[in-house]
Amino acid sequence: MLRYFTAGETHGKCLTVIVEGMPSGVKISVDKINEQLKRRQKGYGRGGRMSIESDSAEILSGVRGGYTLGSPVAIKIENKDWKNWEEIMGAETSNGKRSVDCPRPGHADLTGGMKYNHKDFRNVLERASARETAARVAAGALVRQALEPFGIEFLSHVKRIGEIEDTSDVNDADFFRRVSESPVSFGNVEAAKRAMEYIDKIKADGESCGGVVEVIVKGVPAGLGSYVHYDRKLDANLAFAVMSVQAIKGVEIGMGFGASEVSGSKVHDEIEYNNGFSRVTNNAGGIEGGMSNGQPIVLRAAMKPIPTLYNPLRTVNINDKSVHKATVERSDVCAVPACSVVVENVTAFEITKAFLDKFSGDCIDDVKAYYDIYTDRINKF
Ligand code: EPS
Repeated sequence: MLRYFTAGETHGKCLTVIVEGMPSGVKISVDKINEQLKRRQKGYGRGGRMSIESDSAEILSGVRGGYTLGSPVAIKIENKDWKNWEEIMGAETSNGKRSVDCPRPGHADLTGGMKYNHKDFRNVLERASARETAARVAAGALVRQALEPFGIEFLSHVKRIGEIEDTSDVNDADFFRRVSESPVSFGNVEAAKRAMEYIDKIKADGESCGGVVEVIVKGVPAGLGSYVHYDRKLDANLAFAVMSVQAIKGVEIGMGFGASEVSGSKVHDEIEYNNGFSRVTNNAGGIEGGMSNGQPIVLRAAMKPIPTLYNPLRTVNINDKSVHKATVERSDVCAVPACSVVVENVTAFEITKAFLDKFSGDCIDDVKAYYDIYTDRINKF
């Protein structure tokens, strides 16, 4: 079973991710991982950290001569900021400076401190930080390369930033080219301009903002996941994985919450047959009964505003319990464009996992052999 494990603090030496369960023989390009890491760093509204970092992956194990060996793949992403934090964060040499005493409402600070008995909330925020998402992006960007020969494609864009929504059509020929060129990852140039003005205003007010991101996965064969077991349902596993991304507060698939507002005939997608089964519409977002149905998988996630406010909220100082303003740590005003890349790669990891669960094999040739047998059968169904 494909799985991963991350380690690393935001101002520590590096982030590390170990991915286990990749079959052997998968062609791996480090450039493709770096491409995703670069995408994650971009976006209008990011803070000062991204001008320090230039994230790139170093593969430490599990790949030889550009192909996976079947053994765990360890990837390191260096934190360039480490040189500014070495004395504060050193494993044996920390001077304990830059303590955080006033927990930020909405962050892991207070509850994490209570749970692990840290009175210096830096010990919590260092790991709770969304910097960890760089490691997750590296994991997704690695494993999705296993799906390239099967024609599975992952796309993402930002649908909303605060009050500004992009309502343009994702099926428009140029939509994703425009997304790739947009500082806010919108497909609509005019809405993108309004979103940037909105971010400017939010910044001037000492505020932060969230938004909605959408991921579309094309080319997934029908039958990944399960209707039989709750813990193998594809939608359930996608929701779990995406919900675990820092700052995500909601996940919906297809029509999502909207499906509760209209009658059944306006929700369920009629079935048609033209040399194979398909659906007239895709309100289910490509998943029925916990299984991919062959239509594109469409998933949206809602990101809350980042908890660090330059105009901070009221909190309580941990030392004397006095009323205080929350600690201000360097942060982003808006990280929704980065979030779309994170959710895309987290989704890619889950889809690859479900794919390798179904077409299980120790080497990619075995996976391909079973995939061919299966798709041949369902194409004639
Ligand atoms: C992030 C790195 C962090 C933050 C942000 C995401 O760097 P630093 O704390 O040094 O500024 O910019 O994390 C948060 C806003 C948060 O609350 O965790 C990154 O690499 O994406």
